[in-house]
Amino acid sequence: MTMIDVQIAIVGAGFSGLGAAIKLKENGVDDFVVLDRGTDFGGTWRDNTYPGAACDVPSQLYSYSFAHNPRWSRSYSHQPEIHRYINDVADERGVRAHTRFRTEVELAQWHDDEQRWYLDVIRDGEREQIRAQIMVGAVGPLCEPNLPDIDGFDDFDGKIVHSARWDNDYDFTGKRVAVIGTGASAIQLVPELAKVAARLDVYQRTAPWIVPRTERPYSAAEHWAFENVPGFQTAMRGVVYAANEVTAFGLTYSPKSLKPVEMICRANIARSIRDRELRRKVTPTFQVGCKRILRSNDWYPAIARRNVDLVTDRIASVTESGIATTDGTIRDVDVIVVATGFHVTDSPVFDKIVGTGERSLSGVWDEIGMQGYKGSFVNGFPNMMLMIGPSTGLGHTSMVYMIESQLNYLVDYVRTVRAQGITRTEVKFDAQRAYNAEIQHTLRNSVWVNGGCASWYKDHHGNITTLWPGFTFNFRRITKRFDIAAYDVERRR
Ligand code: N01
Repeated sequence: MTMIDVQIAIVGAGFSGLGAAIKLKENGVDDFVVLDRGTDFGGTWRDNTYPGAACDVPSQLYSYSFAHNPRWSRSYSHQPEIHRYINDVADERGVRAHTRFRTEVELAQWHDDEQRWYLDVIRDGEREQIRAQIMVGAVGPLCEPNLPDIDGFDDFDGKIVHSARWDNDYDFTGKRVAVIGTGASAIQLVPELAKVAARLDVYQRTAPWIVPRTERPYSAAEHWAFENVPGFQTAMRGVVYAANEVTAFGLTYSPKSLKPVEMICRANIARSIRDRELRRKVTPTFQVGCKRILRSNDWYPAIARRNVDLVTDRIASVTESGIATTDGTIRDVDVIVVATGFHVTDSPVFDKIVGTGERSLSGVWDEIGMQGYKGSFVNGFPNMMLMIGPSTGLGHTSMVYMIESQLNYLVDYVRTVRAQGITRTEVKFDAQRAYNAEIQHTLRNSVWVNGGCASWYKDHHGNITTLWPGFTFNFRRITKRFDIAAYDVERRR
C-alpha cells in the first residue's frame, strides 16, 4: 500500500478546502495535499446540479475577497457559474497540482504515540494511506444527502433522485413526478420541473417563508466598471455585506422587526396565488426567520399551475407505483425527487474521524452535542482543524466570509506551530465549554430558538449548534490570531 507523508492533509476541495490550500501556499507552506472524492473543485457547487440551482447570496459577496470575478453575469449567480469560478481560481492559484481527486477518505485516525493523523483512503479503487501532522476537515456541512425515513423506498419501481445527486441524463419531459420537500433546493427545482413534467406532486410538510428574489443581469456599464474602476467590486461587496449584517442581526433578535418581512412574504403569496385554499396551504405557521428565509419569484406561480398539486397530507409510505399519504390516497409517479436536505448534525463523516482514546467525533458529539472552539477545533481531536465547524453557519449572508475568517485562524495556527516547534495542539475542554455556553446564552433570545419551528439548525440535544449567533465581523475578530492560551500544546524536545 502506498504511504504518503505530508505536513497537512486537507480533506475537501470546495470553497473552504481550496481557500485553505491557497492561503497556505501564499504563506510559504507547500507541504500539503488536498483530497476529494469528486473529479474537480467545487464541493456543494459541483454536486448540486439540479435545474435552477443558484445561490441566494449576491455574487459579489459569494466569492473570495482575494479573487474578484469581473465576469459574474448576474447579481445572484447560478450553479454552473460558481462551479466554473471555483475551478478557475484553483487553476490560477496552482492548487490542482496539490490535489488528489477520486479519493475517498474511509477513516481518519489520530495516533497519539506518533502525533500524526493516519488517513485510510481509496483512490481510483486502490488503497492508500496518508500520514499528516495536521488534518484540515473541509468537507462542508451540506455534503451528505439525507434520505427521509419513509417506508418503501426500496419497493418503488420508478426512479429516485436526490436533489444533490442529480441525474442530468434523465429526461423529465412528460413524466409524472413527485418532489418531497419544500426547502431551498425544492423551491429552485420545482419551477423548472413544472415546465416539462406531465404532472408534478409536491409533498410539503412545512410551508417556508419566501421573499421575492431581486436577481438581475449585470449591465454592460457594470461589467466595464468591474474591469476598469479600481475598488468598484470591493465597494459593492462592502455595501451588500453591511446591508446583510444590519438587517439580519436586527431581525434575528427582535420579533417586532420581523413583522415587515412577514408582510413582504404574505404579499408575495397574495400576488401569486388566487385560490384561497392554496394560499392557506402555503402560508407558514411559524415565525419568519426561524428557518432559512427563501428567495423566489417563480415558486408560487409554479405551485399554482394546473399540472402541479401541492400535497399537504403526510406521507405514509412509498409504494411500488408511487406515494401513499395518510388519507389513503396513492399517487402513481414515474420518478421521485427527494429534496430533503442533508445530514448536518448527524453526518456519517463524523463516524470516520477518530481522535484520542479511539473516540469518534460522532461518539463525542452524541454525548456533549455538536461543540467546537471557534468553529475550528474540538477537544479530543488534536491537530485537527474543521472548516465550517460547529456554530459557524449563517442564515443571511455569505459563508465565504466565515470561511475567510477561519483561513486567518488556520494560517496563524500553522505559523505558530512552525515557529514554536509545536507537535501537538488540543483545545482545552474548559475553553471549548465556556465558548459554547456563551453562544447558547446569546442564542436564547433568537428567533431560531423561539420561532416555533423544527429545523436542521438544531442538534439532537435541541441546541442550535450550526449557526453563528451574532455579527460576522465579530467572528472575524476572534479568529484573527491563533490564541494559544486556549490550547494544551506539546513542543519538540
Ligand atoms: O434542504 P432543507 P434543502 N417528509 O433541509 C422536507 C442550502 N441551500 O436541500 O421543513 C416530508 O432545507 C423538509 O420539511 P420540514 C441552504 O443552506 C442553499 O432544501 O423539515 N418532507 C424540508 O421542506 C439550505 O438551508 C441554496 O418539515 C420532508 C425539505 O425536506 C440547505 O442547503 C440552495 C421529510 C428539506 O429542506 C438545505 O436545503 C439550496 C419527510 N420525511 C440549498 N424530511 C442557496 O441558494 C424532510 N422533509 C445558497
